[in-house]
Amino acid sequence: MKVAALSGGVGGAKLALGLDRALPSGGLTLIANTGDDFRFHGLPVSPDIDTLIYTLAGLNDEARGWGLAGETWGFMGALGTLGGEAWFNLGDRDLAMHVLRRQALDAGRSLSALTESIRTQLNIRARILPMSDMPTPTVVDTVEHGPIPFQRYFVERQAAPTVTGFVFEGIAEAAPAPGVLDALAAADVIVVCPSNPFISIEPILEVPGIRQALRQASAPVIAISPIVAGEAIKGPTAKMFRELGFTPSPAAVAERYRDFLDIMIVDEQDAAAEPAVQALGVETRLAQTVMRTLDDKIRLARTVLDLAAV
Ligand code: FO1
Repeated sequence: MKVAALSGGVGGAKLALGLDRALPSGGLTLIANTGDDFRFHGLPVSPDIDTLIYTLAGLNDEARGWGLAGETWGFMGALGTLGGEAWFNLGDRDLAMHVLRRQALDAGRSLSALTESIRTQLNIRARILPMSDMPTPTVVDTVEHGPIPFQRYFVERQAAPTVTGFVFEGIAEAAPAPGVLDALAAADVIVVCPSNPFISIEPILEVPGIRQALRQASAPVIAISPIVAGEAIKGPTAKMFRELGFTPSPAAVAERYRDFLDIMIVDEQDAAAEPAVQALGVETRLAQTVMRTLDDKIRLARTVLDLAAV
């Protein structure tokens, strides 16, 4: 009963929590996007890993979608007062994570080793693996500013610039983190969480060996469409599809995964979108995919697991 799930931050973490609660301990391995990672004031930030950690530990701020609940912002205020760059917000408590990560990397430990010790420390049942221990920063090509680092696009410029493409720097030389390919090979089902295909899932797929592992997997690969009624629940996914010349739809997502995808779960509002997905050779199932409560998350997770007959 092994599940491997590819995930970005907020949307992915919601389903990850449902899967974690629906499965027995030791059943879930999460493979996290690290294309969003960057350094801020010398501190290594891994937003999607941290969103997964905080969510699974029950420490996350649900409304904001990232960071810790009950956070305070004294450090950021002081930084701004001193004239330091304050366009990205590191909360006072969240700083602890970043200081530990700085120390670990300086001591020659890997991102995956540190992530493993933190999830153990926080009693998180699921394994959380970075897609790679090597940095592969996402660069966003934009009409207005040319190529800009991902967090400059996403946070500083609020995802407003018009996107023309993405570059995952260093990806051709990157290797999957220890355990990633084994988890995919051992999985009874592989889940592609409802995360942004362009900036959350495709960076994972581009790490040499990972897309191939999904194509060759004997286990079913099941994706949940992050597009519902033509829009994303949160974030710029639909905007990116439009700017890149596609109409945002479940089929537009399935098209990007069609070389390995077996089943796409489409929101029940989008029954009319099923034939276009099926025309790509991908089976569909309708479900309520909008996850507001913990029950919604567990219910969607159970739908995924039932499909795989796990
Ligand atoms: N997102 C924001 O929109 N503004 C922020 O200031 C911000 C800070 C931040 C700090 C730590 C962290 O783990 C995540 C943070 N995020 C912030 C979220 C993050 O940048 C994005 O949600 C992801 O990279 C996209 O998946």
